[in-house]
Amino acid sequence: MPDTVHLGSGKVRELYALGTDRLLLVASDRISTFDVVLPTEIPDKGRVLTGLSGFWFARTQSLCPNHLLALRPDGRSTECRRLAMLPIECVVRGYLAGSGWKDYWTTGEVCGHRLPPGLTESDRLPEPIFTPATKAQSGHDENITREEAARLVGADTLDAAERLSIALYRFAARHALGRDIIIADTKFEFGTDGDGRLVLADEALTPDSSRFWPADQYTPGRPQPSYDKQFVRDYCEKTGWNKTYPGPPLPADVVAGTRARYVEAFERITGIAFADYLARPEAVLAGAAGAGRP
Ligand code: Q0Z
Repeated sequence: MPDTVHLGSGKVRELYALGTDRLLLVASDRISTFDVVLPTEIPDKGRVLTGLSGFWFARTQSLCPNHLLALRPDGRSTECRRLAMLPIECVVRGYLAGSGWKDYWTTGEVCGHRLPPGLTESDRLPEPIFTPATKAQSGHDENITREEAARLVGADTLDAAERLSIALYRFAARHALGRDIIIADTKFEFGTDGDGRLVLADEALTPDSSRFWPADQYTPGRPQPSYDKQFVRDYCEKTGWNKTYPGPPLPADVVAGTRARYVEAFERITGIAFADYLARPEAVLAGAAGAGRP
């Protein structure tokens, strides 16, 4: 009986079972834009995202338990505890972007949160807000009200997931802003362990699960450039691509520039040279109890 069984594929990740109690999450170098996976990979993108998630898991352990068991030497694979996942996405927004901005513009509210009048696109919110969404099987995640989310997971579990999500976002946004990166919003996934405790799972606080913006270019009143994918978006717009499958292949300079942005985000946030991560992925876990060198 094989011990590593492929369970499924995400757009840019693969999921395997390791025996009965553990999973292996493998982050590929695939990149998606406008919801389409492009035919060209960004070398080391999966390693950057895996390392960032590991860094955040290690540094938020005291705020919230998480699923991380180990990073594999390949730097792109995470061994984790297998949990019973909640059927909601726990989105936290600190700034008005994407569907949050659209909803505010139309209704003055975002997922039941009444916001002050006069806000403009990309403005920072007075306080971060929790805006749960459903995990749509096909297509886009759909914003739901707190009441709908409570019906899906129970009121007490939702309260706990909200508190943890806001605390995690505040911690990470403050850390990143000190390194000139705005985390405008982010999406967490939680599961419950055998004892019914909430555990942070999946990837966390990466540019694929969040909006990262360069703080030095922050200008409210318009959409902000993406820290990681802006070269890709600009190139795709320039080609006249209609944003349906298949996407365009990326030229070498766009690939190199995009890889450099991912590596820059990693190094800014972790304070660790990416070469050191490649040599020893556990470097990002230093500070975690029991991690690092003996
Ligand atoms: C994560 C996903 C991917 C496809 C399930 N610790 C966990 N326990 C139970 N389930 C999950 C986790 Cl992380 C879990 N996904 C998302 C990842 C490919 C889907 F790599 N699905």
